[in-house]
Amino acid sequence: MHALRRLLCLLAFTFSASGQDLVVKLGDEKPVPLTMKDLELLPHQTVNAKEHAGKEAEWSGVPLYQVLQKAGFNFGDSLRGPALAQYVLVMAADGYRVVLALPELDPRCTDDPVLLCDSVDSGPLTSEHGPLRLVLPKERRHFRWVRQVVRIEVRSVALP
Ligand SMILES: Nc1nc2c(c(=O)[nH]1)N[C@H]1C(S)=C(S)[C@@H](COP(=O)(O)O)O[C@H]1N2
Ligand SMILES: [Mo]
Repeated sequence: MHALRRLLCLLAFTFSASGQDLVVKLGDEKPVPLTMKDLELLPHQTVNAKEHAGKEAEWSGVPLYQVLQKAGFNFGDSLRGPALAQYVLVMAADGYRVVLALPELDPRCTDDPVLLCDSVDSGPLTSEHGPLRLVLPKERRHFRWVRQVVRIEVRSVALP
């Protein structure tokens, strides 16, 4: 019985260690899997912001535009014209979904950060909130602070 449990633990560990934590899909391109380690290596930004319950906390995460860039999205001069009819769909483990527009993420357009956070108050997020949570510190409502982010897609609005 002990041996079986140990084997199950080892299997669970192996799968979680090799598995992806986030999938980014740009249009019709092949989905790009990212691990917590991949995200850890990207540039981080830290902000102080109040949680929904009102408690101030120190959030640290990768600016969302950097996550999309890592997956191959180009925030350069090509982001104009028809490219502005694309949107970013952020999806959570519980099926919660929110949409952002690309200029909301683009540092050429705004100073307001949109962070994919992997730590709060210098530690990992709780499993209820993380491991990845979207944090928009300037937003007065918390409905876009998506908990348990598992997938991000850039899609185009179909022409009428
Ligand atoms: N995955 C997921 N994230 C979510 C929600 C949800 O239902 N599912 N609700 C949102 C709403 S409406 C609010 S107000 C905040 C609540 O944040 P809290 O869990 O820190 O209180 O989470 C946001 N993020
Ligand atoms: Mo909410």
